[in-house]
Amino acid sequence: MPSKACGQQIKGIYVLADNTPAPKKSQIDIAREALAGGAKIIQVRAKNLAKPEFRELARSIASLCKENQALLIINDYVDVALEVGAAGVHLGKDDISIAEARRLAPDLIIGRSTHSLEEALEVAKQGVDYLAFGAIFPTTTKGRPTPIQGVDKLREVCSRVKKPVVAIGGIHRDNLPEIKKAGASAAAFISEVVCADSISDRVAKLINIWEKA
Ligand code: TZP
Ligand code: MG
Repeated sequence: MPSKACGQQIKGIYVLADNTPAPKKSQIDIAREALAGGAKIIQVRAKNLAKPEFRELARSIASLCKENQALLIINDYVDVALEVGAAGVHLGKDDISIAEARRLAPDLIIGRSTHSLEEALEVAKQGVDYLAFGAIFPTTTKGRPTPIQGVDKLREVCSRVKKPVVAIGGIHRDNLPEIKKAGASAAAFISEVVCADSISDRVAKLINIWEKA
Protein backbone atom coordinates (compact mmCIF):
# COMPACT_ATOMS: atom_id res chain seq x y z
CA MET A 1 0.00 0.00 0.00
CA PRO A 2 1.35 3.50 -0.77
CA SER A 3 2.22 5.47 2.37
CA LYS A 4 -0.70 7.85 1.92
CA ALA A 5 -3.90 6.22 0.73
CA CYS A 6 -6.38 8.20 -1.35
CA GLY A 7 -9.97 7.92 -2.51
CA GLN A 8 -8.93 7.11 -6.09
CA GLN A 9 -7.81 3.70 -4.80
CA ILE A 10 -11.44 2.84 -4.05
CA LYS A 11 -12.23 1.02 -7.25
CA GLY A 12 -13.50 -2.39 -8.32
CA ILE A 13 -14.73 -5.03 -5.89
CA TYR A 14 -15.20 -3.86 -2.29
CA VAL A 15 -15.88 -6.66 0.22
CA LEU A 16 -17.48 -6.09 3.60
CA ALA A 17 -16.24 -8.80 5.96
CA ASP A 18 -19.57 -8.83 7.79
CA ASN A 19 -20.97 -12.24 8.69
CA THR A 20 -24.55 -11.04 9.39
CA PRO A 21 -26.10 -13.23 6.66
CA ALA A 22 -23.82 -16.22 7.48
CA PRO A 23 -23.19 -16.04 11.24
CA LYS A 24 -21.43 -19.40 11.38
CA LYS A 25 -18.60 -18.07 9.24
CA SER A 26 -15.85 -16.19 11.03
CA GLN A 27 -15.09 -12.72 9.80
CA ILE A 28 -11.40 -13.50 9.74
CA ASP A 29 -12.05 -16.48 7.45
CA ILE A 30 -14.28 -14.33 5.24
CA ALA A 31 -11.49 -11.76 4.88
CA ARG A 32 -8.82 -14.42 4.33
CA GLU A 33 -10.80 -16.15 1.61
CA ALA A 34 -11.83 -12.91 -0.07
CA LEU A 35 -8.17 -11.86 -0.20
CA ALA A 36 -7.25 -15.28 -1.63
CA GLY A 37 -9.78 -14.61 -4.40
CA GLY A 38 -8.06 -11.31 -5.19
CA ALA A 39 -10.03 -8.74 -3.17
CA LYS A 40 -8.07 -5.51 -2.79
CA ILE A 41 -10.50 -3.63 -0.55
CA ILE A 42 -11.84 -5.11 2.69
CA GLN A 43 -14.07 -3.33 5.15
CA VAL A 44 -14.36 -4.61 8.72
CA ARG A 45 -18.01 -4.21 9.76
CA ALA A 46 -19.33 -5.94 12.88
CA LYS A 47 -22.37 -4.26 14.38
CA ASN A 48 -22.78 -7.02 16.98
CA LEU A 49 -19.31 -6.79 18.56
CA ALA A 50 -18.32 -4.70 21.55
CA LYS A 51 -15.44 -2.36 20.86
CA PRO A 52 -12.62 -4.47 22.43
CA GLU A 53 -13.62 -7.50 20.31
CA PHE A 54 -14.04 -5.29 17.26
CA ARG A 55 -10.53 -3.92 17.81
CA GLU A 56 -9.08 -7.46 17.99
CA LEU A 57 -10.91 -8.47 14.82
CA ALA A 58 -9.69 -5.34 13.06
CA ARG A 59 -6.12 -6.06 14.14
CA SER A 60 -6.25 -9.60 12.75
CA ILE A 61 -7.77 -8.52 9.44
CA ALA A 62 -5.23 -5.67 9.23
CA SER A 63 -2.36 -8.12 9.15
CA LEU A 64 -4.09 -10.21 6.47
CA CYS A 65 -4.63 -7.08 4.37
CA LYS A 66 -1.01 -6.05 4.81
CA GLU A 67 0.23 -9.48 3.65
CA ASN A 68 -1.98 -9.18 0.56
CA GLN A 69 -1.36 -5.48 -0.23
CA ALA A 70 -5.07 -4.79 0.19
CA LEU A 71 -6.71 -1.63 1.50
CA LEU A 72 -8.37 -1.98 4.87
CA ILE A 73 -11.35 0.21 5.75
CA ILE A 74 -12.75 0.23 9.28
CA ASN A 75 -16.45 0.80 9.82
CA ASP A 76 -17.52 3.32 12.47
CA TYR A 77 -14.33 3.85 14.52
CA VAL A 78 -11.64 6.36 13.53
CA ASP A 79 -9.54 5.48 16.58
CA VAL A 80 -9.50 1.78 15.69
CA ALA A 81 -8.61 2.62 12.09
CA LEU A 82 -5.62 4.62 13.33
CA GLU A 83 -4.57 1.98 15.87
CA VAL A 84 -4.50 -0.89 13.38
CA GLY A 85 -2.93 1.11 10.55
CA ALA A 86 -5.97 0.92 8.27
CA ALA A 87 -6.14 2.87 5.02
CA GLY A 88 -9.49 4.37 5.86
CA VAL A 89 -12.63 4.66 7.89
CA HIS A 90 -16.25 4.35 6.81
CA LEU A 91 -18.81 6.51 8.58
CA GLY A 92 -22.57 6.82 8.70
CA LYS A 93 -24.74 9.79 9.57
CA ASP A 94 -24.81 8.77 13.25
CA ASP A 95 -21.01 8.55 13.55
CA ILE A 96 -18.61 11.43 14.13
CA SER A 97 -18.72 14.18 11.54
CA ILE A 98 -16.51 14.12 8.47
CA ALA A 99 -14.79 17.31 9.65
CA GLU A 100 -13.99 15.78 13.04
CA ALA A 101 -12.77 12.54 11.44
CA ARG A 102 -10.53 14.58 9.12
CA ARG A 103 -9.14 16.52 12.07
CA LEU A 104 -8.34 13.31 13.98
CA ALA A 105 -7.06 11.40 10.97
CA PRO A 106 -5.88 13.69 8.16
CA ASP A 107 -4.24 10.82 6.25
CA LEU A 108 -7.09 8.31 6.32
CA ILE A 109 -9.45 7.71 3.43
CA ILE A 110 -12.84 8.84 4.72
CA GLY A 111 -15.96 7.24 3.27
CA ARG A 112 -19.57 8.01 4.14
CA SER A 113 -22.79 6.08 3.58
CA THR A 114 -25.60 7.90 1.79
CA HIS A 115 -29.15 6.75 1.10
CA SER A 116 -30.64 9.38 -1.22
CA LEU A 117 -29.54 11.70 -4.04
CA GLU A 118 -29.95 14.73 -1.76
CA GLU A 119 -27.80 13.18 0.96
CA ALA A 120 -25.14 12.16 -1.56
CA LEU A 121 -24.91 15.71 -2.96
CA GLU A 122 -24.70 17.17 0.53
CA VAL A 123 -22.07 14.68 1.76
CA ALA A 124 -19.95 15.21 -1.36
CA LYS A 125 -19.48 18.84 -0.30
CA GLN A 126 -18.20 17.83 3.11
CA GLY A 127 -14.73 16.66 2.12
CA VAL A 128 -15.18 12.90 1.94
CA ASP A 129 -12.81 10.81 -0.18
CA TYR A 130 -15.58 8.51 -1.42
CA LEU A 131 -19.22 7.97 -0.77
CA ALA A 132 -21.27 4.81 -0.65
CA PHE A 133 -24.73 4.98 -2.19
CA GLY A 134 -27.55 2.51 -1.72
CA ALA A 135 -29.35 0.33 -1.31
CA ILE A 136 -29.36 0.03 -5.10
CA PHE A 137 -31.40 -3.21 -5.12
CA PRO A 138 -33.55 -4.88 -2.45
CA THR A 139 -31.45 -6.50 0.28
CA THR A 140 -32.23 -8.33 3.46
CA THR A 141 -28.77 -7.80 4.94
CA LYS A 142 -29.18 -4.37 6.47
CA GLY A 143 -31.21 -4.39 9.67
CA ARG A 144 -32.88 -1.04 9.14
CA PRO A 145 -34.87 -0.97 5.90
CA THR A 146 -33.25 1.41 3.44
CA PRO A 147 -35.21 2.90 0.54
CA ILE A 148 -34.26 1.24 -2.74
CA GLN A 149 -32.47 3.74 -4.96
CA GLY A 150 -32.19 1.82 -8.24
CA VAL A 151 -29.68 2.09 -11.05
CA ASP A 152 -31.07 5.34 -12.53
CA LYS A 153 -30.49 7.17 -9.25
CA LEU A 154 -27.02 5.63 -9.03
CA ARG A 155 -26.25 6.96 -12.53
CA GLU A 156 -27.42 10.43 -11.49
CA VAL A 157 -25.32 10.40 -8.31
CA CYS A 158 -22.26 9.24 -10.25
CA SER A 159 -22.64 12.01 -12.81
CA ARG A 160 -23.28 14.79 -10.28
CA VAL A 161 -20.80 13.85 -7.57
CA LYS A 162 -17.15 14.39 -8.38
CA LYS A 163 -16.00 11.75 -5.90
CA PRO A 164 -15.67 7.97 -6.22
CA VAL A 165 -19.07 6.36 -5.65
CA VAL A 166 -19.32 2.87 -4.15
CA ALA A 167 -22.64 1.23 -4.98
CA ILE A 168 -24.08 -1.02 -2.28
CA GLY A 169 -27.13 -3.13 -1.54
CA GLY A 170 -28.35 -6.27 -3.30
CA ILE A 171 -25.49 -6.40 -5.80
CA HIS A 172 -24.87 -9.83 -7.36
CA ARG A 173 -23.02 -11.37 -10.30
CA ASP A 174 -25.97 -10.74 -12.61
CA ASN A 175 -26.55 -7.06 -11.87
CA LEU A 176 -22.87 -6.10 -11.41
CA PRO A 177 -22.32 -4.97 -15.04
CA GLU A 178 -25.18 -2.43 -14.70
CA ILE A 179 -23.46 -0.97 -11.66
CA LYS A 180 -20.22 -0.36 -13.50
CA LYS A 181 -22.00 1.00 -16.56
CA ALA A 182 -23.86 3.48 -14.33
CA GLY A 183 -20.48 5.00 -13.44
CA ALA A 184 -19.77 3.56 -9.99
CA SER A 185 -16.10 3.37 -9.05
CA ALA A 186 -16.67 0.27 -6.97
CA ALA A 187 -19.34 -2.23 -5.98
CA ALA A 188 -19.69 -3.35 -2.37
CA PHE A 189 -20.88 -6.80 -1.34
CA ILE A 190 -21.94 -8.62 1.77
CA SER A 191 -24.25 -11.59 1.09
CA GLU A 192 -23.11 -12.29 -2.47
CA VAL A 193 -19.63 -12.92 -1.09
CA VAL A 194 -20.09 -14.18 2.45
CA CYS A 195 -22.87 -16.67 1.60
CA ALA A 196 -20.91 -18.25 -1.27
CA ASP A 197 -19.79 -21.87 -0.88
CA SER A 198 -16.35 -20.72 -2.00
CA ILE A 199 -15.73 -17.10 -1.08
CA SER A 200 -12.45 -17.01 -2.99
CA ASP A 201 -14.03 -18.35 -6.19
CA ARG A 202 -16.93 -15.91 -5.85
CA VAL A 203 -14.61 -12.92 -5.42
CA ALA A 204 -12.48 -14.01 -8.38
CA LYS A 205 -15.66 -14.29 -10.47
CA LEU A 206 -16.86 -10.82 -9.42
CA ILE A 207 -13.48 -9.32 -10.30
CA ASN A 208 -13.66 -10.94 -13.70
CA ILE A 209 -17.19 -9.67 -14.34
CA TRP A 210 -16.19 -6.15 -13.25
CA GLU A 211 -13.13 -6.11 -15.48
CA LYS A 212 -15.12 -7.21 -18.52
CA ALA A 213 -18.15 -4.93 -17.95
N1 TZP B 1 -25.81 -0.28 3.27
C1 TZP B 1 -26.77 -0.16 2.35
S1 TZP B 1 -27.34 -1.67 1.83
C2 TZP B 1 -26.25 -2.50 2.85
C3 TZP B 1 -25.51 -1.57 3.57
C4 TZP B 1 -24.49 -1.90 4.57
C5 TZP B 1 -26.19 -4.00 2.94
C6 TZP B 1 -25.52 -4.62 1.76
O1 TZP B 1 -25.55 -6.03 1.86
P1 TZP B 1 -25.82 -6.97 0.62
O2 TZP B 1 -25.94 -8.36 1.22
O3 TZP B 1 -24.63 -6.88 -0.29
O4 TZP B 1 -27.11 -6.52 -0.02
MG1 MG C 1 -21.47 3.71 11.23
